Amino acid sequence: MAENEALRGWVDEVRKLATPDQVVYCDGSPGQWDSLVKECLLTGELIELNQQKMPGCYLHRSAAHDVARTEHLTFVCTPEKEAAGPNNNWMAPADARTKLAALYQGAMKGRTMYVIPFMMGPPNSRFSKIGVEITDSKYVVLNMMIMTRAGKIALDQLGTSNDFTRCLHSLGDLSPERRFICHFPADNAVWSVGSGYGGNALLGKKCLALRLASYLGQKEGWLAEHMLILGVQPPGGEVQYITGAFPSACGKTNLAMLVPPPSMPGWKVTTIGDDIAWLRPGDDGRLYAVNPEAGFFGVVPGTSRKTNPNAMEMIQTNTIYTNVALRPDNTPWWEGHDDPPPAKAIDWQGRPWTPASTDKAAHPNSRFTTPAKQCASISPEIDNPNGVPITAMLFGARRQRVVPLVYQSRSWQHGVFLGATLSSETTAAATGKVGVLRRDPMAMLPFAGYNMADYWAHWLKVGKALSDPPRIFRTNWFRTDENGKYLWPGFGENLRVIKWILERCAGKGSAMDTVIGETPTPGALDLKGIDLSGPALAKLLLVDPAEWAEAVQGQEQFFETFGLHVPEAIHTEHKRLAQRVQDASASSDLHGRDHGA
Ligand code: GTP
Ligand code: SPV
Ligand code: MN
Repeated sequence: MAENEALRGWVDEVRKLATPDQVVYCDGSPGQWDSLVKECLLTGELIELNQQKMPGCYLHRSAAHDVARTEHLTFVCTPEKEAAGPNNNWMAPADARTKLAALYQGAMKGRTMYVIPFMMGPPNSRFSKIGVEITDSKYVVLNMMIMTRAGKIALDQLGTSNDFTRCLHSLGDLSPERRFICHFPADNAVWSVGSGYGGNALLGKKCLALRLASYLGQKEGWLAEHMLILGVQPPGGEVQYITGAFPSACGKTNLAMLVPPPSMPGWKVTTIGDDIAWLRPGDDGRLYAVNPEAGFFGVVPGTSRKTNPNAMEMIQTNTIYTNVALRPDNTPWWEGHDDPPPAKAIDWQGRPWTPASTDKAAHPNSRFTTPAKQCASISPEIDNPNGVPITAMLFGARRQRVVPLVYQSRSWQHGVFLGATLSSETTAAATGKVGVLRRDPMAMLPFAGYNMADYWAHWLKVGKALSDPPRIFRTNWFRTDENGKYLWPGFGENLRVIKWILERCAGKGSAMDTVIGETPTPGALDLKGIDLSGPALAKLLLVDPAEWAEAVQGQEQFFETFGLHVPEAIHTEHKRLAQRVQDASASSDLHGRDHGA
């Protein structure tokens, strides 16, 4: 039971509104974990997986219409609509409170209300924040215990302070008709109802650590980003830290846990975070990052010993699987697993499945929840209260065409422009059509807690506070050939691109100037040990001014939606790009267009 008066008062208020049968405080202890698991096995919220083969592993099946973030039901409730920006859905705070209070009223009758104090970030760190989530979902409690530093540790850090994020969650009736995820930046609060799924329900993650934190960061001079953090140590060299912002299901977890290919001996990669980074300028003029989370909530399909051996090993124990398929021996299976499709299985909805079935066995957005400490590549720096200094930042996306494998920005300002113009083909991580190209600036479109154009201005301002800013690069592992086949092998081989990036950061590595930035010269990438044809490499690195002329127009229309909020520096970079593209088109008209691919 909490000594903190502000917390007790709030818990009491919610108890009166939601009328649960009982209130249980989460202390984060192994004993509490075990008893919650036992209860979930009784209620069916968890299904026990084969404990001989996979000790501590369980399967959860969510409601069939509650399998991904629902962006259209997510709101930022600032007093003024303009502050939320065209990138967010907005509701007036008072309206949101009234609407949701009605849904919380009596919502926990017959259920237990859990109070989960949690810490985002390492202990005793100026980066870290305390939140408390109230929920009526045991699955949420278990996930929060993995994903955050939950229980006593957080309560101790909070002490008697009133400075904590109030995160209120109820499953409600799980109907999308009565589902809302509302953020109140001015009150440091999140109210979520009607969904039990990941980003909608584990309120420390996208709601606190990105939407509210980005808002706070703007006020306090730091950044909250949808970024992985990894350490890379070249043979005989120092560890360098890199962050990468890729949209949901575009490769952050995979890059964070990269295993160097055998043909690159001596390289070492360590993992700090796979989804969120909090970044602050340090006294030495560099940018420092921490991972606010303590676990991984990763995409399951496509995970295998070939693609992500570290993750595959890590998810053999103490893992909650959500919406994967079940084999007769009670082990999980999914599309992209190392094992071939089983002759028969139970699909993610609990229905019989065979390889002849037209539906997928696992949901495309099925997930694993696993403690970070279980990852073989985890870095000891994950608990460093000062964070790690960042050498390079990547903006990556899923683009079949137009965007080359990698290119470097010319400056911080140009790098911010590359982030601001990021676009990607949509994935199953959010509800809606998959594979549609959409703008997703800094991979933060669904997560920026305020006007996206003001957020670009904030990025520019943070850059001014750095005497040695990270160098900014854009990457694209997903360019395809005429047959829709990926041109780049990806996964562990992405280290070849990282190698070039680190060389560039050290003032070495050879690059050529193109209209969009600096791409590797054909010989600059270390391709020893992979089978990549000359034409394929040329296609991967191709920058076609004609295609970019189209992109420039699209960018202009996009910026217009933000009106006067768009910083002048962004307009400047856009004009520069437009001019370069125009000049290149004029000269290629003169010489006859021949791009050789
Ligand atoms: P969120 O957790 O939704 O934020 O996703 P994420 O950015 O961490 O993406 P993740 O690493 O889980 O990858 C998503 C999907 O992309 C998986 O199916 C991966 O197998 C696939 N993927 C990741 N990296 C690569 C790559 O380099 N090449 C190819 N072709 N696919 C990749
Ligand atoms: C994402 O969608 O970017 C995720 C999963 O990392 S969720 O927690 O649902 O946001
Ligand atoms: Mn994510």
